[in-house]
Amino acid sequence: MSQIPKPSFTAQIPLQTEVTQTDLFEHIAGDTLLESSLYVNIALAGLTILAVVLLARGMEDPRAKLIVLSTMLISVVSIASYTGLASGLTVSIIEMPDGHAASGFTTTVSGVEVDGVLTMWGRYLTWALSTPLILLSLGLLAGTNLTKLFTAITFDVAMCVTGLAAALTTSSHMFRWFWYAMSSIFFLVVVYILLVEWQKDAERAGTADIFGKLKLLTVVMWFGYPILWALGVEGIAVLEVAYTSWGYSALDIVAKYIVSMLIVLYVVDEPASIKAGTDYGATSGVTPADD
Ligand code: RET
Repeated sequence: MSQIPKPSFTAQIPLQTEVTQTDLFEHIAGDTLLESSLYVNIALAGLTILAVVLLARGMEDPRAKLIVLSTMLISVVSIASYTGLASGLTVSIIEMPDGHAASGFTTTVSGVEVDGVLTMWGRYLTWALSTPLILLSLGLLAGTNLTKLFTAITFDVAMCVTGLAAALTTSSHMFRWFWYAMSSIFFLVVVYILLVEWQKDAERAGTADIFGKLKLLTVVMWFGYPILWALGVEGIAVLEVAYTSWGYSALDIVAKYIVSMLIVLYVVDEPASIKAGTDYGATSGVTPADD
C-alpha cells in the first residue's frame, strides 16, 4: 500500500484507488494457486507459438498459411493477456454494489484490508482480441463467406465488451446482470453460426470431419466461461478468485492451445479442401475478365 496519510474522520479501511500496481502484483505473487493459473498459461502460449512456427515451415498455399497465422495469433494475444494479469497491470480491486453476493467483501493487500474484491478484468478485455482469431480460424476452415464471418466476429466482440461492462459495473447490481444477459444473447448468435451455418459450409467445403470435432469442442468449452463468470466473484460469488482463475485457465488450455494444435496439424498438410492457389487474396496483378 502507498503510505498516504488519512485524516482521522475517514473510514479506517483504505480506498481501492490507493492500491498500487505493485501491491496487486505482490498480492498475486503471494497466492501460489492464483499465480500458477497465470504462469501455466504464459508457458503454454509460448510453447504453442513455437510449435506452430516449427510445424508451419515449408507451407506454400497462402490460404492455408492464413489459417495457421490466425491460429498462432491466438497464443500471441494469450501470452500478452496473461502477462498483463500476472504483472498486476490489468487487475483491480473493485467494490461490488449493494445486493451483490460479494458486496462488503474486503481483500487483504500487502497486509492491509481493502474494501472490494480482486477483479481480473484484463481477461474480458483481451478476449475481444483472442476470440475473433479463434472464429477466424474456424470460419476459414469451414470455408464460410465474408458475411457470416463478419457476423460471427462482430457479435463475438460485442459479447466480450458487454461481458467486460458486466464485470466492471459497480453502480448497480441489476445492471451487472443486464449486461450479462446482453452478452449472453450475443453469445447465442455466435453459437448458432458455429453449430448450424458453418457446419453446412464445412460440408460443402469438404472439411466437415475436422470442423465437426472442433465446433463441438469449442461450443462446449465456451459455455464454461459464462457459467464460471456467474459462479465466481463477479456473479454469485460461490467460487473464490483463485479457483475461478484456474477455471478460466483450464478452459483456455482446451479452447485455445488444444484447438490451435488440432487446426494446425490438419492445415499444415495443405489438403485440397483448404488450398486456394497462389493468387488467393491478391491485391494486384489479377487477370481481368474477358469481355
Ligand atoms: C461472459 C460473461 C457474460 C456472458 C457471456 C460471457 C461469455 C464468454 C465467453 C468467453 C470465451 C472466451 C475464450 C477465450 C479465449 O481466449 C463474458 C463470461 C456469454 C464465451 C474462448
